[in-house]
Amino acid sequence: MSASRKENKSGFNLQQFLERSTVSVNTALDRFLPSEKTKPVTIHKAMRYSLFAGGKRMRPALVLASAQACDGRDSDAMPLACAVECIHTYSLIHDDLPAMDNDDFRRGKPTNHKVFGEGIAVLAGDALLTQAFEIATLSAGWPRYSHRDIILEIAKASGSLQLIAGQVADLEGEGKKTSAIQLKYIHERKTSALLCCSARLGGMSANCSATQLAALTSFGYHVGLAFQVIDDILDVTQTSEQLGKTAGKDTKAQKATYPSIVGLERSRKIAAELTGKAFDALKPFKGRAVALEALANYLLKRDR
Ligand code: GRG
Repeated sequence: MSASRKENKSGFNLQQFLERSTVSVNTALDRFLPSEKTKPVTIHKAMRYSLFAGGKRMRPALVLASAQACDGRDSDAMPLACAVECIHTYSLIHDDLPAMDNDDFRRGKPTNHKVFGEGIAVLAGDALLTQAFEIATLSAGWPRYSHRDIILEIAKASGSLQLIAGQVADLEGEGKKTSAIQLKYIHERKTSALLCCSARLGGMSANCSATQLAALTSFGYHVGLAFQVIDDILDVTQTSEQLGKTAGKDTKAQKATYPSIVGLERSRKIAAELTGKAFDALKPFKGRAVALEALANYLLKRDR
């Protein structure tokens, strides 16, 4: 679904917001990353190849929209928006490796290891993960949130208790019977953790109050879970061309997904319920979180 039909009651234009945030995030990423000509050139080419391959930039948009909800400035949130996109891109490069999901196609292009080889793809992922922390140190630091808080936030979301834990459970669950509880455990960690971290970082970059941070945490958690339920649905309803990545992979790999456990209709209902809970979490913002509302609505109805 195009974001153009998402102009909501408040007159907020989501398409314009997403276009502008994508341009400013891409410009900032270009500035933060070593150029393609920096030695060793192969690694910087590989890092930039996946980073600028055309991702939807939803996590940076969530950082910027969360900052806006707390009256923050884009310039303060930008290093954190770029840091989460670097973490996300690293996770996709590694996820696509033959040792993991073994995928040839991502963001509408051949995967990193297909172009640069497995060794460089592993290193490009490692380098983007490290780069994220370097970029995060460029953030200002705020009265309520120090650099330590910011680094801890990113490290926890991407570490062995969250993002990596989700991936481990996902790998170990392949071909096995998975319960709905176990599937939720995977989705919370593999997907929701980084989306929740994005919302929280946006708030922190605006020196948000404890109440606002709690609201953003609940919003990010529920939107993150809904995001993965929709991702599972799209895997069975869309084509590879529409998704820019291989469709039908979950079924082929005998991976547990919401549609495989509860069916398509129930999955759609669950995604809508989760989005409803995300909306509820925004109540403390008293109608000022228009970008977040529009984003949650868009993510529920997305088709890629
Ligand atoms: C450390 C070896 C090693 C691997 C880590 C953590 C990890 C690998 C992989 C998990 C990453 C993963 C595939 C999570 C699923 C989240 C998800 C739905 C990703 C797709 O996000 P989109 O749709 O992608 O936002 P674009 O390309 O638009 O940014």
